[in-house]
Amino acid sequence: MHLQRVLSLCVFILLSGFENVISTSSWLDDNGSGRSPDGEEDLYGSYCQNCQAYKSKLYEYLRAIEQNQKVLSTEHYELNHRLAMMDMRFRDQNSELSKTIEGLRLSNEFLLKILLEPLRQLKNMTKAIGTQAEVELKDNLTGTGCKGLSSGIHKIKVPGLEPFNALCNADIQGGGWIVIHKRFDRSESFNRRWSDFSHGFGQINGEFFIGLEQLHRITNSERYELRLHLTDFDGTVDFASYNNFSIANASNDYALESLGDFLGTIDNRMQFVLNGKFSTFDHDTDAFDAFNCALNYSAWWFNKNCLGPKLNGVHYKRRFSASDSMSWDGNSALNAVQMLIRPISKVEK
Ligand SMILES: [Ca+2]
Repeated sequence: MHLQRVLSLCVFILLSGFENVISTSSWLDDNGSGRSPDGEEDLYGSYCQNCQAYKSKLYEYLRAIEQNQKVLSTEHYELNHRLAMMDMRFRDQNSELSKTIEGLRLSNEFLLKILLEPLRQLKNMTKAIGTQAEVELKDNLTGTGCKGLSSGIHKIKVPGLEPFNALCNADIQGGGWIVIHKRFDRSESFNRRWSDFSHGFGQINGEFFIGLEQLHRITNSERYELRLHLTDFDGTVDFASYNNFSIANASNDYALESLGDFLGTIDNRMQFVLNGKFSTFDHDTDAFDAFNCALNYSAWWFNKNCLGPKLNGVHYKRRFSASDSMSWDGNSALNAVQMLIRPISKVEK
């Protein structure tokens, strides 16, 4: 802005000078020589008169320049002052801004602590819940069997036994059942030796028998309920249940030492084999000296006669009457059977 003023002034001076030169040229001839229009006057005298006029004009210009310099100096001072003030205000504002930023930083740290503390507590609670769940899982493995578990294969624990995989059934009468024997698709042979029935066989996700030794251990750990689930070819389902089922040890040929009270939709056929020993075609333990019930009617518990269910008999594909069939009454073939047990003290009321 100052530079613009100076330039304007200079232009003004030049133009003014040029104007005077033009006016002065009134006494110059066409060739530029110092002769007045009448050609006789003293050129020097005329020049000095114009010189005075120039001098006055120059002084006038100088005063104008000085005046403008003063104005410019004043403006320059004021501008510097304003700049200094602005700089001061800028520094003050910068300082305030720094304080504000620092305050925000501290606030953020404080808020983070406030927010992080509940998160830390939540994490500890989650860890504690996880530990509790683990404890509960261990508790589950200390003796509740299939109680509270869904239908399917689970690793369970019963008192006195190592944890083992079991097929649980949660769909029949309150659930909590351990399936110990299952036949439904004829994929497994149940015409087996003593050792097979002792240790168990088949696939837990298919047809299988849990094994007499395991059955003895489970049913002697506490009081167990037995349920026999019988399906006919027309889809009819019958059941027989006993409220105190237990199996003797190997030294007693896994005898059926207890059944308890009967309840069911069919005849109480297991009563005929109570106290009978388990017998297979290669291990005749029945009390029928002249006969091997298992050889003719499949492995089962037997007494002095061969009466009783034949749930390890031949698994016919249609309704059929045969003494060797998989049957409850010893004659009428069944389409599917299941034997299930659960601790009777654990039954939900
Ligand atoms: Ca015999």
